[in-house]
Amino acid sequence: MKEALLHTPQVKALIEKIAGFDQPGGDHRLKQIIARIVTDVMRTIEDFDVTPTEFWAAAAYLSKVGETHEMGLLIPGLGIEHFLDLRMDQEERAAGLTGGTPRTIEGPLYIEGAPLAKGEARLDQDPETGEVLFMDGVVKDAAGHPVAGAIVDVWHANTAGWYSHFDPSQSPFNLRRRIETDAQGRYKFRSMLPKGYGVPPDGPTNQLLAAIGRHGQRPAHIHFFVSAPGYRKLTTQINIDGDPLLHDDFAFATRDELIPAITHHTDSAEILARGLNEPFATITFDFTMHKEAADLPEAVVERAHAA
Ligand code: MBD
Ligand code: FE
Repeated sequence: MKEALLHTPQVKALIEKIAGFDQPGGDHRLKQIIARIVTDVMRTIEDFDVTPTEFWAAAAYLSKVGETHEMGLLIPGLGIEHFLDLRMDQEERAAGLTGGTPRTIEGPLYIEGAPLAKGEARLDQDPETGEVLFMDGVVKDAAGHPVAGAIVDVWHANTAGWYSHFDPSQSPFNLRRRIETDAQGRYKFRSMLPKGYGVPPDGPTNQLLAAIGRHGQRPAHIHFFVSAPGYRKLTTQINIDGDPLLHDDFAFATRDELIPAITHHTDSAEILARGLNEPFATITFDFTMHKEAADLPEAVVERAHAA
């Protein structure tokens, strides 16, 4: 067993300098964080006897994650985005906030500025073959009262598992809408049932996941931001029940409260009444929001988005 270099006075002094502790300027908390990260990297190198060749492969890997814009995939894949959710949940519990629709990760595929509709919308613009979905529900407060004028910002993948904007074959804002709830707090939309998403098979996220024996697939899901003046912004998703990967999500976003019942309608009279000629699905899901109040942890996560 080699001597633990990390604990020598020489390396301790080195880390102090690396993190800028011997300099008067700069941010103290950032210095502490940098010292921790550098120490943890060094500890990993030491504990696992990481060779310089291996280390440079890791550095090239991270450059590749940046070049391919996959940071937003690697972070949920490593469970860090879910961990940030668990931390926000914990802070809210400590502040006495319980109940309500659980949050779950935003993911990397939101686009700002989707068309705004009042009460109801049709999300699918591009022709697709698959199962039509009608989804509806009420945005409520914690007492169960409807929240009129809330914005339900919804986005999801198409029937092949791809998201508009990131998939150039789709028209802009396909399967993305903002829906303002009506006077009874209701929203509803028509769309197509999405398929689960898979990370690019040849990208660096999948490269790492495969190397540790994992996959990069998500079960079918629909994303939501729900916001209203005076209420805490909710970032969440629902899962499409019955997906075989429901509890095997590479991004760890599934929560039991976010798996609403789905009804598949095959009755020909019902199909006809909807103006369709194929079976369709319905989901009803209510969102329960918390009122904003002083002393509550920040609910809004600032994050760069494509516009
Ligand atoms: C997605 O659709 C998603 O929601 C997440 C978290 C990661 C990759 C693709
Ligand atoms: Fe998604």
